[in-house]
Amino acid sequence: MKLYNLVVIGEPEVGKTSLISSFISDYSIKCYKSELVSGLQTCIVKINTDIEIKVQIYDMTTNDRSILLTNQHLPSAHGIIIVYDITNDQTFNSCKNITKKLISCINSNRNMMIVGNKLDKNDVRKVERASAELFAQQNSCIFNESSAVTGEGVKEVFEEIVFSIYKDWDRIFDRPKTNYYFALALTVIICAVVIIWFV
Ligand SMILES: Nc1nc2c(ncn2[C@@H]2O[C@H](COP(=O)(O)OP(=O)(O)OP(=O)(O)O)[C@@H](O)[C@H]2O)c(=O)[nH]1
Ligand SMILES: [Mg+2]
Repeated sequence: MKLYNLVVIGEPEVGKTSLISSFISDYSIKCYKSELVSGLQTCIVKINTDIEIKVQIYDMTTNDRSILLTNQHLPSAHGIIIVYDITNDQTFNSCKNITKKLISCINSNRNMMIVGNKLDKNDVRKVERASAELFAQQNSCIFNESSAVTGEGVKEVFEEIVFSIYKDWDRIFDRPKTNYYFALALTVIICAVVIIWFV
């Protein structure tokens, strides 16, 4: 079974822990908390109804000032979810800074998603969906809005990033295997040409 590492990152109080808890309690087939690393949860997620994927989710509190501090979970992350609070535009500014810093300091092949949380407080929204969506699009990130309170959009957040990693896995993470098959095919063709030449 494949293991995907996800990091959920964002300003304090935007709802990262609530988002992860909401997803895990409603959706995953099986889940277990790490007793060794705090903030780390592992669960089994099903995509396409029949493919089971083990997902390790690391809940990382940060702000744009501390993002550059080396974190052991970021280099091994296959997907990064950057969360802001739709009722707090300062958290969206921080989300933009975090996204830019991540793009510049880690491998850009990583799947990234921007999530506007607290959608249930739409009546006091400060960050327009369209502007956040545009920023995400300009930075090649997936975009979603969610509410950890009502559960709206939560399943989609995790499903979409897991599916995106799944689609990209061979291209990004199994490249050596692809090269191996290419070398094998080339060797077979060369052998065939040599045999035909001598026969
Ligand atoms: N209305 C509303 N409140 C939410 C939502 N998600 C989280 N909250 C509330 O926001 C507060 C912070 O939620 P947390 O999940 O602890 O936020 P966090 O990002 O993990 O915060 P830190 O661990 O401090 O970084 C709590 O009071 C939650 O109940 C949401 O979708 N809607
Ligand atoms: Mg938290």
